[in-house]
Amino acid sequence: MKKVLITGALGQIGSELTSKLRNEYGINNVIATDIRYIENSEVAKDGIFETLDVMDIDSMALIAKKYNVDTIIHLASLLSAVGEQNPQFAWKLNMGGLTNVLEVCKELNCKLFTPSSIAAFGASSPKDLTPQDTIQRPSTMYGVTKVAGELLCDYYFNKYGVDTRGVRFPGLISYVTPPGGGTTDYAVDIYYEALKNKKYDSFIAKGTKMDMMYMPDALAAIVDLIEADGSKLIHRNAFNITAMNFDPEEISAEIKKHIPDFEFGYNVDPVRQAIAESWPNSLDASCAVNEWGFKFEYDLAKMTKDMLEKLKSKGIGINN
Ligand code: VAH
Repeated sequence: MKKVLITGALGQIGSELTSKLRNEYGINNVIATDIRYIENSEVAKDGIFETLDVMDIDSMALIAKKYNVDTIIHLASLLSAVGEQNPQFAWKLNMGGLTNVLEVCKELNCKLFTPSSIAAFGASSPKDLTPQDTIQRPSTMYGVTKVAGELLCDYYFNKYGVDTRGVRFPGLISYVTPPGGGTTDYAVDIYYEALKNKKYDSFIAKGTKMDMMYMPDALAAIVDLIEADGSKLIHRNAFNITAMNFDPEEISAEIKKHIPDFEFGYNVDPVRQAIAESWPNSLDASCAVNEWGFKFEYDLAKMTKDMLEKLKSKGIGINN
């Protein structure tokens, strides 16, 4: 990867990935794009930024040609819970955007990374150590677009030779940009609320285990897979990856080690609880380890320590 275009660069993954890639590949080799323009954001002001609606293939092709990119990282997408509020738009954006990106990559001979998710599995998938290759019948529109996206990316690789690669992300936890509209977001909200109010009521129920990953490990996985030797990849779209899995009780207990008077309770959201229950309890990530050396650094204890430290350094919890 020498010159990369990122879609959805102002999102939870994109905002941190953009600064990481600018540091590692050079400011002039990263073209951050998003449908929004947030003037004072690091993404918009610390390097090349273009507004781009991924539904507009002509503009996408124009920007990709203008900067002569060789790789596209396509992140623009609606997540699970928000997708259930407007499933028709979720399909239109998630699939329309991906189809446009695939066509541009085919025309310009670009490599493509786009993430799938544990949401690509459903209630009939094996729940524990969910295999790389198994039944995938998700019950959310987000999940349907992730399975369809995996198949479409494999199709473009097999039919047209487009170098497509992806991972099935677990819930991602970060301190930079709050996530928007996900089911796993309780595991982000809890850190903010523990610092601000020393109290949090989880919208996910006791005992609901989900796979999770700290953002630094997610960003490293994106770069490692993009840079991996394609001839060694048996799978491509998309690899199971995970770093930890826990339920609300476990993450709240870890936070209490740092904030002993933290009060934890439940206010379960039936919509997001039903989504969470349809997803795996844990993933088998052995194919990612064997085919491109996937590894992670943060477990729940190490992530919790870092999240609380970083949020405090952002001023979270001091009377706000
Ligand atoms: C969501 N955070 O909750 C996303 C993710 C595995 C979940 O895809 O929708």
